[in-house]
Amino acid sequence: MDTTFYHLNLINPLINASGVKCMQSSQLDELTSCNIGSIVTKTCTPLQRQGNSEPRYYEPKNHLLTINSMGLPNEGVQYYLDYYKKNSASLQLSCKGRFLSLGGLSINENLNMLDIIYQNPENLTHLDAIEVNLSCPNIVGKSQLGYDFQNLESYLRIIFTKIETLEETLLVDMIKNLEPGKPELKEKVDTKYKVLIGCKLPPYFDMCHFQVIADILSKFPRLDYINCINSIGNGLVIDSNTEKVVIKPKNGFGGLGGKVIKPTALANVHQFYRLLGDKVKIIGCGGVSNGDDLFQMILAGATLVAVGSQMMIKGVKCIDKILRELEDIMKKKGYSTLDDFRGKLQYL
Ligand code: RRO
Repeated sequence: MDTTFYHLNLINPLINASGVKCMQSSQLDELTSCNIGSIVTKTCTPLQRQGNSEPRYYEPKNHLLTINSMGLPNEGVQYYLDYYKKNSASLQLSCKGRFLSLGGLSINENLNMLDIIYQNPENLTHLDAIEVNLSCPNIVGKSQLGYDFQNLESYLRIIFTKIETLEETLLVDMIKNLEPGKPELKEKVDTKYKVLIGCKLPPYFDMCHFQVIADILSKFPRLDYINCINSIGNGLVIDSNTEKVVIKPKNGFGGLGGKVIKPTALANVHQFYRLLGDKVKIIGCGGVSNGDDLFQMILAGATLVAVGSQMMIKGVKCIDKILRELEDIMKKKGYSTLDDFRGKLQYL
């Protein structure tokens, strides 16, 4: 199941979906000690947040879907940086990819978190990727950035300019401080402190929209990957017995996940794979609950694959099962590596 994601050599392509089992250190510990290839933190803000009122997550008995309106509860960016620093040894030993998800409620909050990360360069040595969440559907009064076709490009321009400026400053400082007589190569410094940059996208449903977004993303060469999809925003689940909604925030409206969103997730992964090609790698997320789902995500073009609702429902033990099932499928089909079938979806 060995997977390479740029320079990262991972034991397998699986990662948790942000928000699942990754808010508190005890949950992150569970991920760290299971067989998952990479870990992403709960999307965070500069300071700790309580999030929306409860109940804010629901899964029906048939497990066909989940609905959440968590409202970005998190421990604040420093907490997650500290977690990665404190657990650096075990994370490195298990070769886990370490992803940090940022979801500032304004552009300034995102810039502020980037400052916090880069002001202590050591943070970057404990981190493999920074993922900017452009798609939280559950903040009362805020729309999803990924759907703001007018402003997305200028928003990303500000974020990427900030990242490139911080990187440049860091590089200059590091090279200045290199011990004389022990010259480290510029590239070595560059690799040590350079993290991957990704964006978490909402689902798109219109062929024109895929093209519009791909055109915008293509303007940012520093973008390494996209993670698609976030939950399908503003679904409504009703309990006929009680005649009530099942979650409290936003009169019951929330982000849908689970098995029912898999076709939408596959469509987004595959269409962006076609449009962005090799320029941007893809983390596929949405409705993966078994080895066959994982197989399909990779066939559609994903390099890494996130597990969300299934992990909420079954816990981290589902990871081994999903991997075993994929192994069986590959054996039956005579595939020995994931590259044998990645992106090789055929049409009729
Ligand atoms: O915290 C949430 O309500 C949440 C977030 Br930030 C997100 O990106 N996706 C989601 O389904 N819920």
